[in-house]
Amino acid sequence: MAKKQNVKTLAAMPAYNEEKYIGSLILKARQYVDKVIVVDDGSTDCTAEVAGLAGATVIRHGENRGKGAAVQSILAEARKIAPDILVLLDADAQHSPDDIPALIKSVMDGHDLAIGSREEQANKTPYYRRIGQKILSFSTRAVSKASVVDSESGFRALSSKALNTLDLTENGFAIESEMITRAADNNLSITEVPITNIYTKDGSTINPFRHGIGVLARILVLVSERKPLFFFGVLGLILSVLGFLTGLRVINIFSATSVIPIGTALISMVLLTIGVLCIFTGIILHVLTRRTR
Ligand SMILES: Nc1nc2c(ncn2[C@@H]2O[C@H](COP(=O)(O)OP(=O)(O)OP(=O)(O)O)[C@@H](O)[C@H]2O)c(=O)[nH]1
Ligand SMILES: [Mg+2]
Repeated sequence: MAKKQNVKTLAAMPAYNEEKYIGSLILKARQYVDKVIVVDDGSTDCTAEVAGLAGATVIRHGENRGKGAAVQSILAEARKIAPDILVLLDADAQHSPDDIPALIKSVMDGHDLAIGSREEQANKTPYYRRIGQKILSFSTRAVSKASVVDSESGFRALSSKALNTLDLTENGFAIESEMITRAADNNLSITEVPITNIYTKDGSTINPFRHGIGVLARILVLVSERKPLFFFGVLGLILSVLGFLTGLRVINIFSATSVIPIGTALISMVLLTIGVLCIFTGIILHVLTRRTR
């Protein structure tokens, strides 16, 4: 890997209404890479114009399609450019371009996916976000078997092997977790590199709670696809136990009053039925996925 002098390095930013910061971010990034591209994800402000003026190659989405869709467009464009290293960073000034060399070095040292981790400066992250990030990182570790601490960080460097291997489908923010999961699936070398953690008052474009729930839901879908026995098994077990406990209550009420509480009895039967169905679904999907693997 000693081909340092002709390394082709590419930095790329997914951007949605980031006219305020994108210009300076591009100028700073250009100090460390050969080329900068920006995917403008249907911004309604002057993000694309400013990015072009700052020297980036701009690809525009006709409408807003989501961060994941913007990252997928970046990967597609990057495959055409075929850099040795691709650096992804957000365009809302939460990532410092001065951390780019450290991420590039990590890929030069042989890793395929170097994730910029904010863990060392986690105290700068608003606490409610930290909780969300912790939950999402835990879920990503559970589904991917990759021991990443900060799975939601969008500041990453990819080797050309990773760039040409990763086939991603998420259009939303779950793309961060999906990328780690797919990288682990393909036995790519994943590592984390400490980065500067920047939280500006106006950095966030969507409600963090909605953001977190949306990503968690997508990760659960990933779990259900990859570990159906675990996902449906646990869900089925919980529902069956609840159904059983409700059934005990029906028996208690009946033995005390000789009257069957119809409503509670119905709930018990529904819970038990769905519970057992879930468990069977998990077993069947497990067998099927085993066969296809
Ligand atoms: N929110 C949002 N960001 C998008 C979209 N498409 C591209 N992006 C870009 O994706 C990057 C990350 O988006 P953010 O909203 O900052 O998400 P985040 O950093 O995970 O969450 P915050 O902590 O709220 O900033 C930014 O550069 C956005 O401009 C989109 O549809 N919605
Ligand atoms: Mg952000």
